[in-house]
Amino acid sequence: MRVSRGFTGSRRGGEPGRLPPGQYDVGSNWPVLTAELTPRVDPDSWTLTVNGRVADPKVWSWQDLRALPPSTYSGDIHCVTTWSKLDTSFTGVSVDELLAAAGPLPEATHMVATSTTGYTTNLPLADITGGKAWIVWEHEGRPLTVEHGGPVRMLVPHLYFWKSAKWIETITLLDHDEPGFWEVRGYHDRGDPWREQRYQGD
Ligand SMILES: Nc1nc2c(c(=O)[nH]1)N[C@H]1C(S)=C(S)[C@@H](COP(=O)(O)O)O[C@H]1N2
Ligand SMILES: [Mo]
Repeated sequence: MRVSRGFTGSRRGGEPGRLPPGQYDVGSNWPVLTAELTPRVDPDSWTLTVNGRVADPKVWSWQDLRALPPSTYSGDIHCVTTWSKLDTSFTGVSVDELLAAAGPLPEATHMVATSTTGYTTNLPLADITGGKAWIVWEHEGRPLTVEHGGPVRMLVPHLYFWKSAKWIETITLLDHDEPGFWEVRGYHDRGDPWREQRYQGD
């Protein structure tokens, strides 16, 4: 059943089942969460590397990346600090596209994303393949601002947003799991918001 739009209350937040447990709708706001100092990243010297357990390690320049087939995600994002942003959109390139070029080796099971700042986060390959993860440079049709990870960040919207590394620089494929910045500080290894996997043991 559709709930009619009234003068009060949030239509989107009011949709039953739309928000994962324990989350609230920030509406048009977009909070900034940065653990380190916000870096300055020059797109002309920035590169994206896919290395580790791949047949053919690859490096893309900003221009190279923009020449790949673009892909847009339209949907929601969920931060472990309990805010969710609904019906937002990001444009970039699917991680599938990058992995197809680098050729994951059979033993590759996980990855670590590393930012220019040294921030890291780990993901199983199953969570970044099959149209579930992107490298993005646009939010709602505008260039990603530096505080939100511009020029280029990772986007893994089906998991808590700490998995979406800002200022991403390297994707390293591994034959084992290797906890990242927040994961070694007690946050859940996978971080599925629908299962409320906030902390280790959840
Ligand atoms: N490099 C880097 N990436 C990061 C973070 C960070 O502190 N540094 N914070 C993570 C967390 S906890 C969240 S919720 C989102 C926040 O992205 P935003 O600031 O664009 O909302 O980025 C994630 N990626
Ligand atoms: Mo977060």
